[in-house]
Amino acid sequence: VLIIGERINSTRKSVQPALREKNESFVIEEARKQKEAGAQYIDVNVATMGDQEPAYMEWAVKTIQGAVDVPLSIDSPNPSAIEAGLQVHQGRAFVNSVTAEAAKLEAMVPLVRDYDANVIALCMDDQGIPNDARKRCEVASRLVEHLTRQNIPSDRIYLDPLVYPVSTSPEAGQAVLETLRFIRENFPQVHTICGLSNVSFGLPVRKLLNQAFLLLCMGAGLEAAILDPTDQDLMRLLCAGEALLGRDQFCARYLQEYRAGKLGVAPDQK
Ligand code: THG
Repeated sequence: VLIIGERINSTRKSVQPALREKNESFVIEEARKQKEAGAQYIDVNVATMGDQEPAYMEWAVKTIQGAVDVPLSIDSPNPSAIEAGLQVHQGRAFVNSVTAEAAKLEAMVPLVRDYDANVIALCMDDQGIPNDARKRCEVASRLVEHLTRQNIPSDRIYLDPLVYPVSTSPEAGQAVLETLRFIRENFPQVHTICGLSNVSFGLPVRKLLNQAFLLLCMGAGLEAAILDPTDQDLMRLLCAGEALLGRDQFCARYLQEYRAGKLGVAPDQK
C-alpha cells in the first residue's frame, strides 16, 4: 500500500496555529517524522487559510521540500491553491483532488496534465456525494472515462470512494468496500485510495476503527491510503495485511520489519 502521511492538515488543532505562524521547524519536523515512519508522500492541506490558501500552500511546499526529500500530495478543493503548490513542487506530486463536478474537472485536469502529476479523483459529482455504492461506482466510471479521454494516463489515476464517518452513516463502510471491489474488477488499470481516518469521526478509540477499516479496505483491493504513519499499530497491521494478502513476496518485508524490531517484539538474537 502506498502511504500518504496525513498529519500536515490545518483542520488539526495542534497544526493550525503552527501553519498560521509559518512555523518552519514545525512543518519540517512533521514531514520528517512521517517519512521516517514510512510515508512515501506527505499530504499538505492548508484549507483553513481562506483566501490566503495559495500563498500558504506555496510556502508549505517550499519549506518541506527545502528540508526533506519527499514528494507531496497537494490537498485542496481550490484550483489556485493546487497550482501555487505545483509551481514550486519538485518531482511528481499528487493533485488531491478532482471530482466529477464539471467546473472542478475543467479547472483541475489541465493542471494535472501540465505538471505531469498523479491525481486523486473523488467519487462525487454536481449531485453531491452519493450514499449508495451503485451511484458511487457510476461516478467512478465517469471519472475514469473523462480523465483518460483528457489524456491522463490510467496509472496516474487514484480513485477515492470517499470515506464517511460510520457514526453518522452506518452504511458508509460497506459503500466504500463495494466501490473498491467494483473499481478493482472493472478498471484494473487505475489505482484506488482512501482517507482512512474519516471513518472514525465522532467515536471513541478512533485508532481501533481506523486499523480495522484499513484491513477491510486492503482486502477489498485498496492500493494507497492517506493515514497517520506515526501510529505504529496501524503500520504493523498494514505490514501483516500485505503478507497475508500475498502482496509481500516471501514475506520479505514482514521479516525485514521484524528483524528491525519494528513489529513490537524483540527479534531473536540467534
Ligand atoms: N480523501 C482525500 N484527501 C483527504 C481525505 C480523504 N484529505 C483530508 C482527509 N481526508 C485526510 N486527512 C485527515 C487528517 C486528519 C484527520 C483525518 C483525516 C483527523 N484528525 C483528527 C481530528 O481532526 O479529530 C486529529 C485531531 C487533531 O490532531 O487535532 O482525524 O478522505 N483524497
